[in-house]
Amino acid sequence: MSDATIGVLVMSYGTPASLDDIESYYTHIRRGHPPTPEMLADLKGRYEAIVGGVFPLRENTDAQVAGLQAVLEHTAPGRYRCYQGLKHAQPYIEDGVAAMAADGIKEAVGIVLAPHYSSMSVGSYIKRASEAAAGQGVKMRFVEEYHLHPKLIAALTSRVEAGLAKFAPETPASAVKVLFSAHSLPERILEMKDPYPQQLLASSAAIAEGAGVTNWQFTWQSAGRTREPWLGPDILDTLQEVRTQGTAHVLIAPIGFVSDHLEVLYDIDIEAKDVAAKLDMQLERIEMLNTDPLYMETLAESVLSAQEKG
Ligand code: FEC
Repeated sequence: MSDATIGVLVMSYGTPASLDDIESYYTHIRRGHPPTPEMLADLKGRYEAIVGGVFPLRENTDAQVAGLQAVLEHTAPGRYRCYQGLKHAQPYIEDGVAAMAADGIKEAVGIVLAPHYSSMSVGSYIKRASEAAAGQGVKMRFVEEYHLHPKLIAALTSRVEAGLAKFAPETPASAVKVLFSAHSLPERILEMKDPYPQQLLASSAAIAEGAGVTNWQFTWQSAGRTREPWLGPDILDTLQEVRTQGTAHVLIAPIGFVSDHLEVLYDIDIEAKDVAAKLDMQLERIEMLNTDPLYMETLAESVLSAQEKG
């Protein structure tokens, strides 16, 4: 590795390493407050329900980091080296920064595996990475968002088109309601003029336009189990509402997420599907991006442009 090697800190949410690790993971998410036994049992149950208790997010994040490294290597051989930094599991964001510093990296770009900016999501990853980088003497720049990157929109548009093709030929595409969704956040982000809701609407509109979809709406999912109000409507209520309005076919596009993990494999594929079945609706979901080449190129181009901006 040369002195000119630029580090790329690829940040993602993180997932437990094993079923035994769920408690400490959940405690970390709750900023050091251990969950009650009921909350813990509930979360364990959700992990157990997704393909027998495996943690797909770990594998998917590993594959995305490797995919990004491959595109960067192809574009600028030997210039970039990717490191992983997770929000709630090892290697933590601080571990990733320390690994870069230990390898002699002096300059780095940080990017989060989440396309939309909120001070409570991407902003909090960046804050932790910046603080760690300052402590380690690494100069860092960040990609704050890439929610309208043309390649990201193209990848999601083709997934919506493929999703619509899952409905029987006698169901016209116009009869399928496309529900774009993302992780809810506490309502107080609205007072902070957080760009998250607008960015999600902008991505949804761009994808809908690309796929020629006019029958769509945006809805929130996976709200936290805390007392304060979270952004709504929640997807489970939206399903009820659209059913009342006469919709019997929905395609869910969880565009706030980029890989298969608990919030998709449980919250949509089990919980929302169960509600849809009770309402006698057909619910389909778009494929997640995982290592889609267009997504890998979106990440690489965003890293390169952050680095070029200097
Ligand atoms: O597959 C996995 O193991 C992890 C899936 C997972 C992803 C994810 C993404 C986001 N979250 C965001 C915000 C919050 C806020 C709280 C919160 C809580 C949880 C809990 C689990 C969990 N989140 Fe998560 N999130 C994932 C998993 N998340 C498990 C705890 C139990 C529960 O509420 O279900 C509330 C924290 C608190 O209690 O104070 C806020 C946001 C994203 C999307 C952006 C990103 O990936 O960073 C925003 C994946």
